[in-house]
Amino acid sequence: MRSEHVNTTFIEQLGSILEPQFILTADQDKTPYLTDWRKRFTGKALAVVFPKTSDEVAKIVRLCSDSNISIVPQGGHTGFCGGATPDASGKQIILNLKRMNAIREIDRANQTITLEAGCILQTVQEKAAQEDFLFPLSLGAEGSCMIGGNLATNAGGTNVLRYGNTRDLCLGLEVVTAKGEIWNGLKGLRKDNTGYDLRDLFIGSEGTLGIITAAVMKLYPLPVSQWTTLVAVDNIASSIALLNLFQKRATSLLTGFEMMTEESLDLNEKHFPQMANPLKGKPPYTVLIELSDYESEEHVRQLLESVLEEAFDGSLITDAVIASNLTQANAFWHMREHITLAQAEEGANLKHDITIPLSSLERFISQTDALMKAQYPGIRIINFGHLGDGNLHYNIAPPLGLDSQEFNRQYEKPIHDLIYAQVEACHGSISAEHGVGQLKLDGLRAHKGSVAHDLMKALKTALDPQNILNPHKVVSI
Ligand code: FAD
Ligand code: 2HG
Ligand code: ZN
Repeated sequence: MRSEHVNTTFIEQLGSILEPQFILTADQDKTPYLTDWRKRFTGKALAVVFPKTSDEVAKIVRLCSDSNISIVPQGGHTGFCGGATPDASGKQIILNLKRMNAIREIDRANQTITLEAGCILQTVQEKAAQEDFLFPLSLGAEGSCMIGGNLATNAGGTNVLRYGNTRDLCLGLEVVTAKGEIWNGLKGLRKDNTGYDLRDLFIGSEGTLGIITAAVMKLYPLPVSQWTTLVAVDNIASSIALLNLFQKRATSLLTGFEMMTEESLDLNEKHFPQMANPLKGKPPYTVLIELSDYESEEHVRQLLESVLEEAFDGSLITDAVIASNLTQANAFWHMREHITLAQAEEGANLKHDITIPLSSLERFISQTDALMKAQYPGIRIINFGHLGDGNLHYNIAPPLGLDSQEFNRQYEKPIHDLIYAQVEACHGSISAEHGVGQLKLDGLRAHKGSVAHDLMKALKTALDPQNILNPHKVVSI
């Protein structure tokens, strides 16, 4: 049978599951779904489909299985590793979950929210706040990323220090399997040792093992007050000593500890002059610290001031500005979150989303900075990140004046190799929070080692023997 005929039949059969307006086949309609946020990957798709219910998702998966057509699950398409972008064959379909955006239940006593995969993260935060709860997952893409995408990538963000990654916030999942069955694991239990943890298997699997359709997520009491401060630090060793001081003195009140180098903030200011660093001069490191309290405003303010005083006395910091109101606190956070956008404005860049044990971070930065500067004179190291988690965004922009696309074509591999070798030497990870997708597919085998990589392949083969769920992402079988 000719493939055109197979495709026509397949699209007709899709029409028996979804109404025509939820099946896009025209090129101009599909285009917005085919390129990732960073514009690194563009694919083709037979169709983009928008199911509304888990039952419809299951039917589509069964049809795809019968027709041997593979599926790329897609949420907000804000991922950094090309996981939600189809390949170039034009034979895959994109299954976009944005219509599955119902909040099914808020259980006040259990402090949980049950919601569908297509809920936008910011909407979930707002809904929780209306009910006087905190949903702590927070990241720069929160206005467009979706909870299913957050779960599928096990997203991190700026609150991990206190509340953990998306995995730590999830109690239960509903998943459509590669066979097109619906697994209902939507129990809001904090203890459940009944054999293998299927929930944890699907979280972080980037759409390669199942399609997440709903989840039960934890809620927390809404903090009564938050204090945000920016401090100037001379070096990374002092930044870590400062973190340890806050961990000791503020314990669980410490909810954010983010680091930005001078070069990152210079780039930010170049593209967003209104976001200039309010600290005096240009400190080598600017650290954003947030404390959240469940008692009085006064209590946390006093605590913050006394820890900062101790940090000044111990020469850990050279300057500090405490946000005097919510607007200023938001401006500090915007400054931190806009570095990614400033990098995008500047041109293509090479991202390295890495974690290093805090005890090796100073060695990593001094050695890698030196090697990079020696081998690539004029290189711009845009290093910032979630220091409290040991997670650096050690991004590389080409020397000023060079074409970034051309630079990346020439130097992407040797730069990745150099930086990842340093990461390995420090027993770190080549993907802290952004995942693997298609971007890091090749690097994963070397990084995980053959035993772990083979176990991952065995799991993929067992759960998706036909290889129809997001093939050639994370692991290839
Ligand atoms: P998508 O990009 O649509 O998909 C990501 C992966 O998940 C793909 O492999 C896709 O196939 C799969 N997938 C999506 N939905 C489902 C589903 N329902 N079932 C199964 N598989 C699915 N990430 C962080 O971790 N921390 C940050 O601080 C952070 N900041 C960011 C800031 C900006 C400005 C941007 C643009 C991105 C940032 N990200 C960050 C990356 C990104 O937002 C996260 O990876 C996010 O979790 C992706 O969600 P999404 O809905 O956009 O998923
Ligand atoms: C952040 O922490 C995001 O702001 C984006 O994870 C990091 O741009 C990046 O590399
Ligand atoms: Zn990040």
